[in-house]
Amino acid sequence: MASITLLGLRISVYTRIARLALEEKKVDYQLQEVDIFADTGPPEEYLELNPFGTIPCLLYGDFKLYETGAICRYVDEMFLGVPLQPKEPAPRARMNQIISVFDSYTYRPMVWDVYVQRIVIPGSGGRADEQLIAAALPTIQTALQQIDLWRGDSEFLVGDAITLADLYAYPMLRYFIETGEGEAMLASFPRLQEWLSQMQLRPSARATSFHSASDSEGGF
Ligand SMILES: N[C@@H](CCC(=O)N[C@@H](CS)C(=O)NCC(=O)O)C(=O)O
Repeated sequence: MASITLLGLRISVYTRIARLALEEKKVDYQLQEVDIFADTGPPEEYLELNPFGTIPCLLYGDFKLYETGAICRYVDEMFLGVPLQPKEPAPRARMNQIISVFDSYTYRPMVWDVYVQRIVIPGSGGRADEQLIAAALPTIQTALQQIDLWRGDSEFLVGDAITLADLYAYPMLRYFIETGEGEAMLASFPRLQEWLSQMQLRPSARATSFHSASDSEGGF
């Protein structure tokens, strides 16, 4: 059997989503780091695989695939193991809706406008853009309200089995909760906070930590 390589970065949200899918399916793969954020931009060889320059990209034999949603669904459908997508149309649609909400409305606000501004930029001596942070929060609040409402009392975001919706939500919320704004907002969604704590205990979450393997992601 050909081996699977995922090109991406350990610190990248979308790389982590794809890794979580591979881990949950118990598929062997190797992560090959590609520094798309280098000053010189993504490496030329990488742009030949994905001309948009985003990560991740999956290689399996001759098959090359970028776009995280496509990668996750391919991994789920191609390999044995626990299914990551509901079979019934309504929960499947809800899962896809949640993924779309994260892609369209929360990735940039949570990760770039709040986490990067609040943690990464000050960490390298810069000053956070407070207006950007403040402007990002209402959209995030709306998204979390919706997801909390749709979820009800289910164990996972859609029903009582893990789905791709959980795998999309976890890395974004993991970064967001490292900020004071994220911690405060999550405190008003106790069920989501509990879900985040449970997700954090999964072997897939531990195996894909944003930080080095020995670093914990605890503390909330
Ligand atoms: N639509 C892409 C988005 C992936 C994405 O935005 N990845 C980030 C890293 S977490 C990235 O590559 N950013 C660089 C860029 O947007 O140029 C997907 O689903 O894979």
